[in-house]
Amino acid sequence: MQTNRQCGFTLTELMITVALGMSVISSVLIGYLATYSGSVNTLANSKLTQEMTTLMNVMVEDIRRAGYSNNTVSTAAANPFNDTATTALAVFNNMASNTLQAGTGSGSCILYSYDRDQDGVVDANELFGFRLNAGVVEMRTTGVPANAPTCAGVGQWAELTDAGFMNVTTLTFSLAASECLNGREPDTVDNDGANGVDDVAEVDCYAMAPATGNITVETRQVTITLAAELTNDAFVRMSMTQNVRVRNDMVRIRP
Ligand SMILES: [Ca+2]
Ligand SMILES: [Ca+2]
Ligand SMILES: [Ca+2]
Repeated sequence: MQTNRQCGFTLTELMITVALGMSVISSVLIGYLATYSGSVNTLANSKLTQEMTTLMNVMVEDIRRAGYSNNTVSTAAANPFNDTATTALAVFNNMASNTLQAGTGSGSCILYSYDRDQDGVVDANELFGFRLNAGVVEMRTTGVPANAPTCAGVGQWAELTDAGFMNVTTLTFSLAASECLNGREPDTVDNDGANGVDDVAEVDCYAMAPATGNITVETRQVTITLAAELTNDAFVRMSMTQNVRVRNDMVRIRP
């Protein structure tokens, strides 16, 4: 009697082979997906970094020019681009309440002007500024030179960032590092009446209000803080800070 034997796999062997195959395929797939999502994350991060760096550079380079006038004026106090009532660099808390901050204050809106066309005259399109408006950074494009500066209103501001791409969560302009020196000091007079001597604290005109006729010099330093996240993935976020020393100091005779 001859037995008819068949060669091949038993059902159990087949099932083990299929299971092993599946596990190899799935581990390869998991590895691929991890690499893929890692690359997508890296790409999103670098796009956000690039956008924010560009925006920061635009703000830093422009704010640095604040107060520049092409005309030679008889005194620094006569510079039309440094007029505290209309054109000088100023920080407001935000566009909604639009409140002017003190010389060392901070807020999410900054206004300034400079002589872009170099004719010595303050033109409507030389009134600049940046503000945060509902997650979007805007730049002031025009204004009325004779009017008091304002961070409110629409129509004179253009969007610099795309709400579909990123949501700007923080934009702060801080003047905390600015300094004000009163040219009157030292004058051998105890102006603050605090300690009976003419001390160095009286030189700081942010700390002690200057008197009529005093000439003060302000060096303005703006610390810009910017934070943003991707609109479609809030886990991708970053923040950066940069300092700007405004080149033109504010010199004025106090009223
Ligand atoms: Ca001009
Ligand atoms: Ca004094
Ligand atoms: Ca004193």
